[in-house]
Amino acid sequence: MNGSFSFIHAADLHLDSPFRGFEQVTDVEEAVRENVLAQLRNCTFMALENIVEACIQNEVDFLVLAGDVFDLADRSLRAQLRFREALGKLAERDIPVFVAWGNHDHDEGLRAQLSWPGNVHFFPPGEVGYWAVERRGAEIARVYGISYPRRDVFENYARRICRHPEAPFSIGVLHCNVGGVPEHENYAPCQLDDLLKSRLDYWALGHIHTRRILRESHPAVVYPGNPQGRHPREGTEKGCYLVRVTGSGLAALRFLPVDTVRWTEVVVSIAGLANEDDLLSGLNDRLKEVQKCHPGRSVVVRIRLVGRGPLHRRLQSEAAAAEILTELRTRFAQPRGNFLWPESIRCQTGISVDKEAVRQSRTLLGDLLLLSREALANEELRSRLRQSLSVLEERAFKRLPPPGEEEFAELLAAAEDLAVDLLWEEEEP
Ligand SMILES: [Mn+2]
Repeated sequence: MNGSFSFIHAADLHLDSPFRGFEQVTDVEEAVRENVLAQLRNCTFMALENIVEACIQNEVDFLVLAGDVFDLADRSLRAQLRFREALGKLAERDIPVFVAWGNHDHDEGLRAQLSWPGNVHFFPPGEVGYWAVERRGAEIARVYGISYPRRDVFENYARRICRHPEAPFSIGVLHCNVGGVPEHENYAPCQLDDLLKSRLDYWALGHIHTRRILRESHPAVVYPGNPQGRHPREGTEKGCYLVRVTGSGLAALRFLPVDTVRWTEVVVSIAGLANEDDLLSGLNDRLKEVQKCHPGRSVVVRIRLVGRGPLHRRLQSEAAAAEILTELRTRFAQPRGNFLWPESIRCQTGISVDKEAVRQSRTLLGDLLLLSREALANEELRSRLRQSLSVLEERAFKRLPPPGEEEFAELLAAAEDLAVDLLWEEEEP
């Protein structure tokens, strides 16, 4: 269409993110371990390559990267070379790339002196820079942006970016926290309102790793999230946005997943399971389901066992849980190709006991459970318990606020479970 164009918006590549804890794995064949490790070490680079591939396949006019390209401000040489190599493929096709640095790859970091292909443009640290994107001599878009001169940027950078009156479709590339999202550092803080006042058409944001579209248009305000998850809290599919701009200036967004390794947690209850055979076959089925949910990708799985049942006692031994993990790794992880890697097993199980029946029994444990129940309703008893907690707060948890009502009830329930686990055997007639 006449005057229409497209670009890809990605952010937070975190190239060369380390994946700690996998080096110590000794319970599988060397080749299996190497396959898992190699794919993990490579996955942030694979996401970059997939983004570049998507640029070529979709014949976009340019690519914008909104900060945290590198995981470390002191970037590894390997990361810089692979980044340059990937962008070189876009240079061959005359696809410009516009890069803003964020808090992870701010300008104070150490780096190799490399020469970059002519299509790669870095926004200046601490000041607004802009480039015109031209097609056949006519400007089709103007791309504004600003890089982090240091890690801790607390200035509202969004207010500094403003469209020139004569500019065509205008894009702002910025690493920032809109609206003070608490899970991320409040760098370059701003409000949605600041972004609306800029008169831009599209805000290509970075910093928040969960993708979210804060506004669909006029201007579109978009966080693509990081294109490759790096731990279970970054577990959903990850990617970048393909943005199509028509002659009338409206942007249509399409999400492109580019991740190669996914993270997930599987929760299995041991209630009703009689033995290890039952547990293994239950876990086996669940992990097969996980594989089906992520076709063509590798998956790292954290397993959490919950519920009360006869298996609880044996699972208390670290060796028993480790053996189950090893068995699952042997079944699922492969020496080549996509893998499913059972990363860990956490046991949050309890012995099978009817707590209410025990509470009514005239035993030490029964009395203790009755007291705990009473503490929920009895103001005086509760404040005495809180007082004994405050000793802990002073010593170990100095920085933690005292628990709220809900948290206090949870603590009581957890204490009940612990008491049952510790005292039940002694109480058995
Ligand atoms: Mn980031």
